[in-house]
Amino acid sequence: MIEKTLVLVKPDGVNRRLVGEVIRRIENKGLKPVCLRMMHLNEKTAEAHYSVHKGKDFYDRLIKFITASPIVAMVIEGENAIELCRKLAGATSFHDALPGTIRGDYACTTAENVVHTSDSLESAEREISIFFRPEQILKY
Ligand code: FUP
Repeated sequence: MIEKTLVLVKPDGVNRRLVGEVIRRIENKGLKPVCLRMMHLNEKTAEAHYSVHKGKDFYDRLIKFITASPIVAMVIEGENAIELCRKLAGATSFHDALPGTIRGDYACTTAENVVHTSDSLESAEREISIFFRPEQILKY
């Protein structure tokens, strides 16, 4: 099924000049960006994006981290895009993220792990709508 998913290059990825590397890996896998924007997230948007984690011990640190400096947000489209982007990103825990994945190759901690990618169809639809309006998403 052709799917759309939200991918974020987080502040650590942007600051470490990994934006091109993330997009290269996504494009090499046959997926394509259909919307792309650099932005500095405000707290309100960050809290909406990470609402499922509210109350967890890492939540405050997560919001502080993701709002600290600019990110790149993009909608990625393609066959099986949600699962493929999760595979490209690698495991959440940096101990488990395998070499060859973005996190496995670049993350130094679990808290600062370079990318976000939606984990299900429901999450993808919810998250894309937080970052973009439907008319901003291109068809080609
Ligand atoms: P993921 O879907 O892989 O991005 O992971 P989660 O949605 O479970 O977590 C969101 C972010 O919270 C992670 F990218 C990093 C951070 N996090 C921690 O800092 N500590 C944890 O124990 C779990 C997640």
